[in-house]
Amino acid sequence: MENYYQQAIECASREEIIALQNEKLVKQVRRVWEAVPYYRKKMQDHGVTPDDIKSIDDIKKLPFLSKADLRESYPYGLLAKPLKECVRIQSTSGTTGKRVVAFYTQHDIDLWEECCARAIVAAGGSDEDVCQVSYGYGLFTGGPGLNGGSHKVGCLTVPTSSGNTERQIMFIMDLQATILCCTPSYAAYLGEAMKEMGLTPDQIPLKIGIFGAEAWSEEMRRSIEQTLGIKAYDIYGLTEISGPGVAFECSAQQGMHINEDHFYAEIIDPDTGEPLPDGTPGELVFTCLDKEAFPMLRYRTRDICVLTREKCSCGRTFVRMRKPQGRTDDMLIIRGVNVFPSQIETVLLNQGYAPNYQIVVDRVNNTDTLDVLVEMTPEMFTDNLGDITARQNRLAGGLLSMLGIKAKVSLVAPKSITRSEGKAVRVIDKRKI
Ligand code: DLL
Repeated sequence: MENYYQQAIECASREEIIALQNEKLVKQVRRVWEAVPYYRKKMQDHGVTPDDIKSIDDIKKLPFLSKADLRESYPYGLLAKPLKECVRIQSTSGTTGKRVVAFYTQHDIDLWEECCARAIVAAGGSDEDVCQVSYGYGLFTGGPGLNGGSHKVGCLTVPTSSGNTERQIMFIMDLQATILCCTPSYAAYLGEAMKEMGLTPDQIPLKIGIFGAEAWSEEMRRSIEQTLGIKAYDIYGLTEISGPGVAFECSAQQGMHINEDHFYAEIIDPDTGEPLPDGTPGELVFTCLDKEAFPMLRYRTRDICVLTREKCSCGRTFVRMRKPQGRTDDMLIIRGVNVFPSQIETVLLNQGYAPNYQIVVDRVNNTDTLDVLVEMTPEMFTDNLGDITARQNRLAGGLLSMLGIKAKVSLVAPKSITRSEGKAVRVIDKRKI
């Protein structure tokens, strides 16, 4: 079995990584210029040609690519390989406009699955493990990506896909699954369902969780770890860049290592497009250094996060990204104040609630309103109005100090908020309806 702790590259010196990136970028830009008229025109309009790109530092000369470009060139306009060399598409469920369709050659699939294999191994997985993949399979990249990674590592792979919670639990228990891959909100739901069945953390065979595809707080991590009796690892990625495994957490859990030999990361000011130094929050931008069919150059992810190149205690040298706080398009502006759903989640979980909540934003008499509906846990459930009011006031106080604006909190009965099997929908913004 091949070893997917690829130490020679994952722990390479900065000089070695830069040398590799220099070489790959120069080749990639020339190839894309030659193969994709859309890109060539974009570069020409920006006054740059492949001759201007001599090293990774020259990346700043390239124009950005955004979701609007993908929409405009849908479906085949950014394809950089003949169709007959492409073997797969994956697609995202974008909320507006056309779906994004990403293409893969066999080389691209291998590279992607290798990145997922690195993530599983970094989380402590090996060929001794039984790995249940409860991300959705199909057009979504979660299931296929982790499925491929799990095969490469040599785990016994259980491709349950998402949904059918009873069957999920049956397989976890009967097959003694040790790794669970799914969204954090689905992991929380599975944990809740197992608890209701009377299963205690020491009876649950799982050891490792590999959770991503949506923003989740540290408090949520601790809550899932406690109910399932596991160590939970974060994994990040997006369809446009390949899927899960663009970045992954190691045992140090101090941010996610970006697979820098394949994906070059930058942070920019989302308003001006200016590159920002390490340590400063901004929009994450990726360049695919060696993908063949759908190689994004300077793709704006809209994810807000921070990069660090400080030494990691695990020994890996790949740059790390902090947990994305949210997306520029997730950020709510309420009475002029920027609010990320993850900040609200932090307050709720710190006060002992489960991650079952909904955020409703509206505009009444020209003023934005923020309503937070939170489920009481079965333990705290009561019909004593005094108790409920006291709890609501405490939560509203916590939200005011976190966000700087007032929110109306309503505690609701256990099980009254719909559970999610994939990416949770937490926000209803009625101002946009
Ligand atoms: O969600 C790929 C994926 C699957 C990642 C499974 C991890 C695990 P998309 O559907 O294209 O791809 O959505 C990509 O999801 O731009 C982020 O906003 C968000 N996202 C992904 N991982 C994380 C994470 C997959 N760990 C979009 N933390 C990205 C926060 C995440 N947000």
